[in-house]
Amino acid sequence: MKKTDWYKDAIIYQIYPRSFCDGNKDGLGDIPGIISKLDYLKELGVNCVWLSPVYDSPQEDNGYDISNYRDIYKPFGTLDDFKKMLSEMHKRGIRLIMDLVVNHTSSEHKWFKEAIKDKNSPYRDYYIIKKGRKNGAKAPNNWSGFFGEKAWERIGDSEDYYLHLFAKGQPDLNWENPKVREEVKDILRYWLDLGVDGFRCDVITLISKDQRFKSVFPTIAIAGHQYYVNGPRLHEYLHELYTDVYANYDCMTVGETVLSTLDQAKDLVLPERQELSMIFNFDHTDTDNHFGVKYFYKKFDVRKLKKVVNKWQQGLHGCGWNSLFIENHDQRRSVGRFGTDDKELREVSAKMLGTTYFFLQGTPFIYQGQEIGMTNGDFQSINDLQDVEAHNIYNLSRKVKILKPFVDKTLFNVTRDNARTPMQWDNSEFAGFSDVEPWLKVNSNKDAINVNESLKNEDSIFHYYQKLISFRKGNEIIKDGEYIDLLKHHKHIFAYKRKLGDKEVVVISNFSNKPVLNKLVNQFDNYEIVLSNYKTHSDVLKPYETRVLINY
Ligand code: TEU
Repeated sequence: MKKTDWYKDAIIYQIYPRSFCDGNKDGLGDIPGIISKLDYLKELGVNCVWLSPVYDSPQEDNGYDISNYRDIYKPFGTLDDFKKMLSEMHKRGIRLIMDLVVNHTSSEHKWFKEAIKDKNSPYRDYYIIKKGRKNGAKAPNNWSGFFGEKAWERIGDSEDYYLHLFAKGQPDLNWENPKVREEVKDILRYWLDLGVDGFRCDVITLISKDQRFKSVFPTIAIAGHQYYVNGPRLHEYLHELYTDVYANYDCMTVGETVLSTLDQAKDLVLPERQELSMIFNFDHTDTDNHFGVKYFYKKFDVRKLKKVVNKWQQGLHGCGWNSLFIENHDQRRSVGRFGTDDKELREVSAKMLGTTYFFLQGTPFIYQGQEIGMTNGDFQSINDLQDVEAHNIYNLSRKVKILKPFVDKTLFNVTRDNARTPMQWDNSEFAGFSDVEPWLKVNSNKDAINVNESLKNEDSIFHYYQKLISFRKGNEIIKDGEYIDLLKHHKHIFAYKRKLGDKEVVVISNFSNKPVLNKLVNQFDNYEIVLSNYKTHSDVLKPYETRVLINY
């Protein structure tokens, strides 16, 4: 087996299975539904899929709480359906990467059930279980988790607590225990032997916890993270997975590196360290909030975005591989975000955003629906929301009054359910996603925004994405060229150059809804415009105009 860098040429499409396509018409997306849409993905031009979790799960966090790593959640289909999907993907030249959720399991996993039932069970040490302070009256420390809750849950009326950095139904695994690491390796081999091509590693930077389990002062959002983000043994664990498993397969891994700095990320992707193939960093999705907390909304400023992009593009160039994304199942929709418009100027906005991120260095990811410019959900009440995070934060804000104004103002705009509304295939009652009422409300704009319309209209966002993909595929300048920010301080224009030898690709994007004049535009008069979201061009950049120019 020869290990290759195929992932550097991948264009990856993320599928969130419950919201993609409902094959058996029960209101929930499923694997047969995915199979029925593979020709659509082929037509778009992507060559890899990242599938959010399809494993057996009680679905407290929509599958990010796994109760059996070797089987499929029944409403999504069977293992045979999975095998068929994989082979149909491979037939079409589409690889598949699975979501690997091994920071935690579900509390319904048999390991956890054994662990809490019996203090002497060998599974007790699979989890992080500690004696509470004051004979169990207080949690072992004051850490809080990511979903607005305390990070410890008491086990019955015993003195012991288990750690859960996410929902209560997501107990953290104890990676200090070598048996846990062997279990993870077995799971990896199981799926790789079935033929999958790699893994998107959920919150992988949280797996190693500082064993002192110290409290922190003062407590701010996500208290304690300094003791478990990029913890002391993280690199050792990842290298162990690499040498014992990944080294034997031509597979790739992309790590979700929540809260990692550039220097920390470099150590994860430096090829000679043999840890991960690439990482997702979130600095750019934090450009419109304070302290990395999405509820503390901040007005977007493209200068901040340029600074962050410049830092990561230059920082990783020649060191390790990056990933590129503007949406995923945890983020609100990109159109209408990053200073753009999701109403009258939706189409030009979506094309401009797509262009701006697509030609950076790294592997581009497209989240389902992004390619047709799907917008945030039209939620009116907390009852319209399904996400455990949204409900937890909402409940917390009813108890901690200081949070109420922030949550009331931002919840519908930032909730993860915005990205999870059913995929809009056509203008039928449930948008062609299903024939029955889906698990989450269909966006009422499905008559105007849907795949059918996009396929018919040659100027659609979908057809524009096809062009982005085909221009990028095989383009060595975009793959390997250096990144040069051309207008660091301009408050509306994001312009950069990718350069390899004397060949250049230049991207100029106007992040404003107004025309903008700048002399930079004339500097490239002798370059050829190969892609743009407008048909005519002048010295003035039109609202949200983008241009891609080449000199070769
Ligand atoms: O997300 C990790 C993560 O940090 C997010 O919870 C993020 O903080 C939040 O979505 C911001 O609103 C991963 C998965 O992508 C997410 O869907 C899971 O809920 C989470 O891990 C737990 O597995």
